[in-house]
Amino acid sequence: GNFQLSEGGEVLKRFSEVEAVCLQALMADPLRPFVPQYHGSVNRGGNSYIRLEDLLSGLKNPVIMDCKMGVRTYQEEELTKSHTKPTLRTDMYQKMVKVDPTALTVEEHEQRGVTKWRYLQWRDNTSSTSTLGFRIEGIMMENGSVQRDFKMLTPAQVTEALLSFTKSHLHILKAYHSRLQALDEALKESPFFKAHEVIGSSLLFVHDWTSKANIWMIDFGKTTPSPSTVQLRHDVPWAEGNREDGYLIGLAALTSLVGQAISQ
Ligand code: 4IP
Ligand code: MN
Repeated sequence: GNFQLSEGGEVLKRFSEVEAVCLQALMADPLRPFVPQYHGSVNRGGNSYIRLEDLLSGLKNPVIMDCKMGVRTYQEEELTKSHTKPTLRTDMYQKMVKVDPTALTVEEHEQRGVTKWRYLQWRDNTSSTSTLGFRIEGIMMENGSVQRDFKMLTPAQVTEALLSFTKSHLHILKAYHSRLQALDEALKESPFFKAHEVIGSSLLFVHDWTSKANIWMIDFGKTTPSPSTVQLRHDVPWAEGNREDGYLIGLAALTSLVGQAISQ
């Protein structure tokens, strides 16, 4: 869920200890230029918030795209929990029913509930997450119109979305392409990336029709230190227990599709 406020040129986001610890570490990492500036936490009306640089400040009628990275968007613990102490979520069952009632088993219909893992895995498998290593979660155009819940499975569908999101402006697509390449370089140098399993994190694409396009890494609420015994590669498929996130699989696919949009 998104609990965000705006205050004094900053964005206040509902506090998460996991995310705060990540942001703190990222401020001293080669990835810092790709992450919103983190200004610690603050209390407002009895709730704690993380203070972040407003990535939209200075942009006129910004156009925004959120790409959720990685080949899975749930933590391995979620899978374990679904076996050991399954909690049934009616809200998630209802979201599935709305999109595709046939995706649910007879038992799930009877229970009117599914585990969080079941829902998140269904989302991964019915989007490009499991195949391409990323999915477009949402696009907001300059008039404020928002498009979510894409049924986007193929590379061609993603390219089409990239072209409409940028209105095929070459300079914007090229700026995004270089930024993705620079991110790839920074990830290779990053001690943070080496030591973390990055789950459910997004790349936020932002541009307006006057200034340069930019891409930021956001949302670290499910990004956790990998066990000291595991050296993550980030570029191999996930198998239960290997903890791989497939972040670099997604980044390579996204970079290549932006490249293809440029040459269309
Ligand atoms: C949401 O499903 C997203 O997967 C959220 O992840 C997730 O939050 C929600 O779980 C889940 O309901 P939809 O986007 O399909 O609505 P994100 O915040 O990365 O978008 P978590 O807690 O996993 O980060 P709940 O348990 O918060 O409802
Ligand atoms: Mn979401």
